[in-house]
Amino acid sequence: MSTVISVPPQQLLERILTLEIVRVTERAAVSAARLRGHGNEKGADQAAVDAMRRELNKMPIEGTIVIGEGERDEAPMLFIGEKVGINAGPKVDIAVDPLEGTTLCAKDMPGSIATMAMADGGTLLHAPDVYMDKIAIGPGYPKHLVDLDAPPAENIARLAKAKGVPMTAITALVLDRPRHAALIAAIRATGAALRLISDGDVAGVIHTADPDNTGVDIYLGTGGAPEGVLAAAALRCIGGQMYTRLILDSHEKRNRAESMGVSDPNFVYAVEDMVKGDCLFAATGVTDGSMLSGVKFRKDNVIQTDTVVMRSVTGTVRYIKADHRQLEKFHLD
Ligand code: VTB
Repeated sequence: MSTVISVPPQQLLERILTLEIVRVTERAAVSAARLRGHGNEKGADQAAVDAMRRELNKMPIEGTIVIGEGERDEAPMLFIGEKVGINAGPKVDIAVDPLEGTTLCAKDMPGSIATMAMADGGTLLHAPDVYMDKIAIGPGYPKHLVDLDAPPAENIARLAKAKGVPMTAITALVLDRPRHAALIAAIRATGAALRLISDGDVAGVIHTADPDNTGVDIYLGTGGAPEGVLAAAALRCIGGQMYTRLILDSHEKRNRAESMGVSDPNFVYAVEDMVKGDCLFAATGVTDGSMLSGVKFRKDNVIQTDTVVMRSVTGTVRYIKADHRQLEKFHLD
């Protein structure tokens, strides 16, 4: 006798959307990758934005962009507050970074991705486009093992002890910026290894979730707040801890944050505060990276993409390699 397994309608829809968001990041990645190595950051970004928007508007959702390409006046597309989807279906919050690592793409250097996250309406942190202080470690450690306000040496010592290794066996990942000079010196003084990246801290934070393969144990430093929320969505799916604080160092930024619902400017957000409910996260490689391969333009117009898609309800992580054969014919990008 066969058993009928019923799936709640909301979850069923969410499962379907898992593949839909893959289409979105794939198309954005292909459009950006056509301009890889052209030295044109704005052009590549715009191409990714256009493709992402077009695909989002085919989705059976009532979507609102809560993390996007700036505010309404300064960004022509995918601005914070923009409505996307066919205006039927579940109400969802959407975070996008159509081209994370524009410089990497413009120089055809490793690590640029097209990425987005989706969650129930009202559950993603509405963060303004400001800097954010971040610290992240992988899964399997006690809550609050690391502390955003503790000195780097203390955080690294606690992590090494919990992992059962000397500090020299820890690898920290930091954005290579002058503002991180003191942080870099403090990490090096511990004897830990320091991996510096020029851009791309969404992937940087995600690296901490799989230290056995990436070699990265901890992410530290300040990066973009939008990138922070996207990384939090990924960690919500795959586990790991992240603590963050918005850097609201001017009246204007504090006001903007307040108008977006941030009542305490010094609040330290954990993953669950940035992504309050279940979510989906996807990223497609634009240029080759340690997490994903970049878009490849093969013989006979075959275009290959490499995507990771995650779903928090089940914690499933899928890697989807796709061969696209008809993009030109259907004018799809
Ligand atoms: C990071 C990084 C991005 O911005 O968030 C960074 O992940 C932060 O800003 O790829 P600064 O470049 O000003 O340090 C990017 O480098 C670009 O969006």
